[in-house]
Amino acid sequence: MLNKNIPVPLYFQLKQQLVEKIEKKEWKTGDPIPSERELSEKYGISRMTVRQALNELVNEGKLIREKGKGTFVAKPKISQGLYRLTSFTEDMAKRGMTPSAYIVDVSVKLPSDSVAEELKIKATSPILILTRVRLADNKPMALETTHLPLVRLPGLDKEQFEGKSLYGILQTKYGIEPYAATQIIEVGMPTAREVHLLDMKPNTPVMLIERVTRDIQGVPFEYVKSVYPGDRYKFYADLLRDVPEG
Ligand code: 16G
Repeated sequence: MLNKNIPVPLYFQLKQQLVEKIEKKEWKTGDPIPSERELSEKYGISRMTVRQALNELVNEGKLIREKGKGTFVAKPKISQGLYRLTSFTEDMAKRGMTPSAYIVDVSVKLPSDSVAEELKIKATSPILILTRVRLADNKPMALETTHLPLVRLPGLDKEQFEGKSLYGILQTKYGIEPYAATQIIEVGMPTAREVHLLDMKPNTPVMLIERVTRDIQGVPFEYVKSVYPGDRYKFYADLLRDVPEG
């Protein structure tokens, strides 16, 4: 129940109680939640206050609203650490999910100046550009556009990447061991094509990730641009404070 005698706004108290129901799995993923009217009667508060709590939970991705159907408990976001160099296949397998991929586009081109610079190759050295939708348990999780120097992929067969782990193929077929990477994460809005390919609700922000991956010799072999729907992912990092010198 809510406490009207403490200086914590009622909508916020309601929000905390609803989050607790989700965390304790009293309300499970996909369950419909009670209507605004039912919640306002149960907690003795106005429908406006209920709506404020629900709106925030929708914005935080804990609930989803389906037009004409109601409000449901959302799938928990995938929580991805930012300190290990892993592949999508490894990440999903570790979570007990089935990873897969389908190719949206694959082509051989000359790199733009910025891609040539990232990969430390000449602008006359061709690259393979591979665009894939990555799925976990058949749900699209990311759109990845990978740029790979062609010179590192002798005897390339473009179809070999269909549904497979790129890092797996690079390791077994080409002897390229992913060793280190530099990653930049930004927030953005998806294009109409990304909304479609990722089966997203319009106006949902995305995380745009750029990664340059290097082999053990420190040579870059991959430049990737990825789009991750903001309602499916969150990132975390463990931080250590510098110890003062002296
Ligand atoms: C991850 C990497 C991507 C890499 C892919 C290989 C990020 C942002 N991206 O998704 O750079 O190409 O894994 O995965 O983490 P795969 O071996 O399953 O194809």
